[in-house]
Amino acid sequence: MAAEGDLKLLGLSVSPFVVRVRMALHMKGLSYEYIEQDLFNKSELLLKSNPVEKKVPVLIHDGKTILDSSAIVQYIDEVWAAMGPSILPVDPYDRAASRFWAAYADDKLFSAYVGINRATTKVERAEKVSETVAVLERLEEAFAKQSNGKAFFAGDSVGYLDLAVGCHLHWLKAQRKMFGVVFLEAGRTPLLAGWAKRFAETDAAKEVVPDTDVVMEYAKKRQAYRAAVAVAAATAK
Ligand SMILES: N[C@@H](CCC(=O)N[C@@H](CS)C(=O)NCC(=O)O)C(=O)O
Repeated sequence: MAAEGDLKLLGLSVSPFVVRVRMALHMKGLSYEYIEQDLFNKSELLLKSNPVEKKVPVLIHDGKTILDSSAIVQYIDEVWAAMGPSILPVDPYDRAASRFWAAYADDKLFSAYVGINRATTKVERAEKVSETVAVLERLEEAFAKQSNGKAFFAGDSVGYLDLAVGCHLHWLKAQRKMFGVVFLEAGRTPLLAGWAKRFAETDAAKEVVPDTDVVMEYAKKRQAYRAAVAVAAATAK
């Protein structure tokens, strides 16, 4: 059996959380079977593997199910510690700080920018844009502290926090095209703007990050789905 054993990933190519896990797998040089999911029509395998949240990503390692992208990345880093670079920092203080900021990005960044897509009025959209900008400004401060003047959050190469924030960049790029909002501009968040360019040039990002057009297409499909659900709910009243 290969070093990785039997490894399967249930995913959605545009999902930031799936991108995060796929980049980690790539960094470790692991081969795996990737099984794309249709979240509009969830598969038996997904429902059975993640009955609590019914979400992707799901990693299945030798029949064991591992859920939640952060937990999965940490699992990958621990199980295949001897393969590829260490994803989490080795120093306990740096590890704790990376986990803190990654949790912050999960909690605040995703909900802020997804809100831009979900907004039904201009005012609501503008609020979500400001919220996204505020989170990015905080992450700019985090970058200044964590990177110590180096290229990435983790130093000279990509680590846990880079994956945690970098996995969202394709969505910010798509929103620029969809709504004309420019995030990560040199004027406001110069450090993150430079980092985002370097991140996009890494092998892991090039291998895994989907094209902006694919992201936009999915965003439009989601919007149409939400609109149809709203109409159905209103007619049922
Ligand atoms: N905290 C989870 C979040 C995963 C998540 O939100 N996945 C979304 C795709 S981006 C999903 O599967 N949504 C399905 C649904 O909400 O029905 C993680 O980090 O893995």
